[in-house]
Amino acid sequence: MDLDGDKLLEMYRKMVTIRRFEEKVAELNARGVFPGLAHLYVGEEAVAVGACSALRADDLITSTHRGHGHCIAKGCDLKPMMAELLGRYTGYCKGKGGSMHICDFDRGILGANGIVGSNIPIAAGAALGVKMMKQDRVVLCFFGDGASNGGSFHEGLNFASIWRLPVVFVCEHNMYAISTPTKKSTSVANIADRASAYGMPGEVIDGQDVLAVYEAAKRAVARARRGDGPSLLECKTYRFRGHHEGDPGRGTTYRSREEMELWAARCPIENFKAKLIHMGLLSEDLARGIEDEVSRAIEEAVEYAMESPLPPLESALEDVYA
Ligand SMILES: Cc1ncc(C[n+]2csc(CCOP(=O)(O)OP(=O)(O)O)c2C)c(N)n1
Ligand SMILES: [Mg+2]
Repeated sequence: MDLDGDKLLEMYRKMVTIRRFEEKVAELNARGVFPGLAHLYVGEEAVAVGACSALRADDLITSTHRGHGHCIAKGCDLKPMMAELLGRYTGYCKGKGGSMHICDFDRGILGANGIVGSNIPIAAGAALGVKMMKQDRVVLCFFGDGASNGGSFHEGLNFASIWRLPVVFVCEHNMYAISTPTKKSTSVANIADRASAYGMPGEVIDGQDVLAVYEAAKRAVARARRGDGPSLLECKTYRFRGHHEGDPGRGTTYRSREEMELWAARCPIENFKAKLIHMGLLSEDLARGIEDEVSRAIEEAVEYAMESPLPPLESALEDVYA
């Protein structure tokens, strides 16, 4: 493994940040402070952090409706992020995008996206741009199991393959698209099997293991950067909360309690924490210190957002292209 202690602890800190950020969003949503739907990433933190840790700062990502984790993993600043979630003028999109449209071009975040699957051809297009400009950047594209049944998935993978584009497609297979189980909607047991239809390597990965995701992403990123084309990584994971915060009983109307408990026991953060303690890199004291720092940063982001103004009326037609 090429990760030193500092990098491993940084990955842990990012996973904790995502978890606590999402829990804060859930609280703000329950209090009616957060407008719109909150699709939280709790339970899937190892995928975003493992994958983004294999990227360079100038590499690019495209994200989804469940995108907070991707943005934090790629380095988003929590203050404009929270401000955007609360519809404030100081937010990443001046309060017009909200939770599902965070973007930060300076950090290579080309955008979360509320239209399921639409970020897949966007990733292929961005990678075509990278190739045409003769750069060696890589585009990493996150999407769900549900998205892999849409036309844009097939179009995007085929396009990336024929042009040997530098893309890493990362499917977050959390077993459901809203309430529809993948088993009922998907023609293959493993979504990674679809890679062969597009002439690219496909790999199934334990999405609860941040180091396994990192290692697989590193291989795929190296392949893309060498000019050998795209890969498809399927990370088996689980969302611990509902499809969105309004999902009754966090999805108990369509998921069994046994299944939810089984996956809760496979918490990616607890797994990684145990590993780091075993490696002598983390102690309970240090973990508490990280928790405190993360909580403080999130509280500061909430304060910043709450004190920020809503967009002024005059800005309604700014940055509007259609
Ligand atoms: C094109 C399109 N169709 C339908 C929807 C409604 N919708 C929002 S999320 C979602 C399910 C997506 O499932 P998946 O891709 O597995 O992602 P997950 O929510 O599990 O992370 C759907 C159908 C949408 N936003 N866009
Ligand atoms: Mg899903």
